[in-house]
Amino acid sequence: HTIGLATSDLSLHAPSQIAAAIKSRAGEERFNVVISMTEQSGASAARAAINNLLAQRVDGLIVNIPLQDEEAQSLMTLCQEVPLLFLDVSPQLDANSVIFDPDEGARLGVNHLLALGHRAIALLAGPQSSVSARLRFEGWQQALAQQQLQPIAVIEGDWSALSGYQQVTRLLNEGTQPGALLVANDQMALGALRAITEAGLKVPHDISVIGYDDTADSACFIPPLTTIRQDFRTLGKNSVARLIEMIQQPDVPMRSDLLPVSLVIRKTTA
Ligand code: IPT
Repeated sequence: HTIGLATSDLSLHAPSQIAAAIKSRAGEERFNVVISMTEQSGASAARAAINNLLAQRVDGLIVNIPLQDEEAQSLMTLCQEVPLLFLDVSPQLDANSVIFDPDEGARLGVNHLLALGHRAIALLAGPQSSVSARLRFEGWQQALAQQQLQPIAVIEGDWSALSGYQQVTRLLNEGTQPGALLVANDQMALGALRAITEAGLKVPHDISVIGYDDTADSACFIPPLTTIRQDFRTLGKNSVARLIEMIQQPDVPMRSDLLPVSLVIRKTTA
């Protein structure tokens, strides 16, 4: 039996760790995994990746590519014979999915900073073409609005460390110095740490930084990164179990599973 994994860019840490978790879990269940990767987001890139996997006669598909509701729906129509499980769509979408709770992640980050007394908070969002980047961004704004707060600045990167470095360098050069920075993933937080240090400022003394993902390297950043943990091994385990269930019992009802996330406090927030 073979599982197809259509994935976004594996040079990014989160998708590569998710792919590794799926691969090792599927192996334990004696399922083979074939991978098709796309460097673009959106339905047409996803459709090409999926067609490539269908041509290899996979028994089911896990799709870890950010998709809007209509895009995911059109793929579901395309692939009626083979079960399809999404990992990067809105939890509201009526589809088979396993998704980390974006609202909980956003709320945990904001509340941690508020509890430390921060009020001057800036946001470094992920690319707004990505559903999960948008949901995290909206979640932050909602959690801040509940305390009658607004971010003092909003900047956007493309998930890479370099984009975090460039955006935060620009922000500091323009003279905006937040007390704390919420970052939509750990790679951009890594770049943010470099930018803050190069500006002669100290983390967390001058600026607190909180990441998102808890990828394997984040505990080794300087300083070790406070972040929102998405447990990729659990995602691998649950998504493989779900897909096998969908393959073996074709009439199992459609459902969206929400996985919890957690706050990991290390040394970048004070
Ligand atoms: C999401 C990561 O949190 C982010 O860092 C980035 O790597 C992105 O994937 C790439 O698409 S995790 C995803 C399952 C929402």
